[in-house]
Amino acid sequence: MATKKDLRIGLIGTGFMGRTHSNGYNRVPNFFPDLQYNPVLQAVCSRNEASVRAFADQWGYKSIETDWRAIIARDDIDAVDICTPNDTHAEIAIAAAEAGKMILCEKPLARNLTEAQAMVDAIEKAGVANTVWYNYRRVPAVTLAKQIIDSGKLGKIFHYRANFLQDWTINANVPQGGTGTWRMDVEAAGSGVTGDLLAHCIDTAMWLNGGITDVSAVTETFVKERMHQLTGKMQPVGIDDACIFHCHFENGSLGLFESTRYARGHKALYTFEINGENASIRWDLHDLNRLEYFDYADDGIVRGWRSIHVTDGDQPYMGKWWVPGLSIGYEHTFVHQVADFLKSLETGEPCQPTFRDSLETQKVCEAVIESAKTRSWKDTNVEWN
Ligand code: 4PW
Repeated sequence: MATKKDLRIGLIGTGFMGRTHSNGYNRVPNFFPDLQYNPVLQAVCSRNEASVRAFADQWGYKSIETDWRAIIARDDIDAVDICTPNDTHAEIAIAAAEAGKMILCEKPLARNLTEAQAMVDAIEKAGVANTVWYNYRRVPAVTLAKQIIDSGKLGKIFHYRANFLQDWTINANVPQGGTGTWRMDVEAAGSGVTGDLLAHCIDTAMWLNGGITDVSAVTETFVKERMHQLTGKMQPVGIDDACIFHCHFENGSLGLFESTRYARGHKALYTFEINGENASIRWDLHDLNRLEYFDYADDGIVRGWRSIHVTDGDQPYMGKWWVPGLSIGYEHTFVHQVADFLKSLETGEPCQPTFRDSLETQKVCEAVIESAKTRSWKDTNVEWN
């Protein structure tokens, strides 16, 4: 076999996402042995030296840094992976692009549209490979949904609906800001459930069903003040705790989206359903390998919702894992994204979603927040191909 080329990764951020991505880099060579590129865990960066050292030892990084600028300045790093809070994405990505690094950025791309646009401009000017980690696209059952929809089996689409429900912020003592709870701080996160959870639903929805043209939204902040970890003081909460919006898609269908972190009993319930003239599809993250499919063309006496267990070798990504019938999980979506990014370097095709694709998701998020604020319909100005 031809010698593989190394792709030397510099990971910035060692939280939850730092771990999911690191696991992805580590697993790819075992399960996707035909790829020409081999990810090398060259360096990891976080501000606390002791903890970044421990992270490097645990996941196999060769070296550490405590300032992200050092990662960008290094000649022995090809790709920068941004896993830091949202308020740092733009600065790091723009600097990395200017230094000619490839970039893999955690979602959402940025806190707002202005930052996202600046990131797209920088990356396109630099002409570097890029992707954003909207990982749910790479659940095999979700990828299969895309294949079924693209085959035209659903016919004309009428409805798309999605939910992303959690309950971890109901307690008013959950603080905002700082490590672990930066998602609660509007300065660090940009928005609440809209950018954190609905951004996933919007990314999947536009990938499956095309561009969202206009939105009408309502948001609520149920706990108005929370202690800020950086100041130690009670401060107003600026994020949306819950958001519901409806919308039109370019193809004429209607969309309905709901997200909250106040749905008692739900930890990460992401579901979507799409209804077409001839068939419907639904999916639920809690049973992520199952795709439900209803086809009106089925013989009447057996017509009903089919429950497809997406574990067969012919189904997306599954031929790479164990044997048919055996399930895979959440962490595999990140392995798939690493594999697809490496493949894109071989083929020269972009690894979707790119920064530009994710700018379109950011436009919808921004329109949603604006619509809720102004209590009016907002055009998204999405340009979807
Ligand atoms: O991106 C999202 C996170 O910020 C995730 O997919 C789920 O919700 C898990 O954590 C949060």
